[in-house]
Amino acid sequence: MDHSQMLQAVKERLPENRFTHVLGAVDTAVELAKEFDVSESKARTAAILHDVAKFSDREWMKSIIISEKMDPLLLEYHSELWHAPVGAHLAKIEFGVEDEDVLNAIRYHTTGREAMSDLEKIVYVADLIEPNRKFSGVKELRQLKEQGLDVMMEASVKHSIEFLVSKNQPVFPDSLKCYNDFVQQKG
Ligand code: DGI
Ligand code: FE
Ligand code: FE
Ligand code: FE
Repeated sequence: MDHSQMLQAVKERLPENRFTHVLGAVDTAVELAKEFDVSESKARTAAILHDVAKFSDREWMKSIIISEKMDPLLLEYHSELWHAPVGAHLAKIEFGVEDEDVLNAIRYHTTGREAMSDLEKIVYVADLIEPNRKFSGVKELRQLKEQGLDVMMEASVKHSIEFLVSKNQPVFPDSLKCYNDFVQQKG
């Protein structure tokens, strides 16, 4: 399946505003891929598909997490997290994506994780800073592009964790491991 066919299929699965977010994430991911020497084509594929499961049925996602033997801890956290690993599963079985780096970029786009690849970082960051995102602080995150991908990723995961803490929400362990990974590398 080529990129335009993927985009069309994703459009049919998502409401208009969510599809607009996907288009923004694709543009930003491709821009970051060019800047940081990552495959533009992989960044495009991952960004197109990153939210493909965003509106999937919650009980169906739960059944996939169990049957595909995904991290069982996911079921103890907010169901908002489930669309990322389930999206990677759909990318593989419905869209024929075989590249493990692309699948991981989709799988970890919500939480991040330890030892992320550059492609994973690009999709995580692009999801957060694409032009349709309006939260306070987003402009500053965009400006970090000059300082490199790791600086952008570290600031992005810190922002996400701070947001969750401010809402009194639990933080999934992969997000904390991601944060620790960046902070400890500095030591
Ligand atoms: O799918 P998007 O809205 O584009 O963005 P996303 O996949 O990055 O995040 C989806 C939601 O998941 C967002 O409202 C914040 C929430 N989230 C992200 N990380 C965690 C989390 N929720 C909890 N409870 N714990 C997390 O670690
Ligand atoms: Fe998402
Ligand atoms: Fe995100
Ligand atoms: Fe997204």
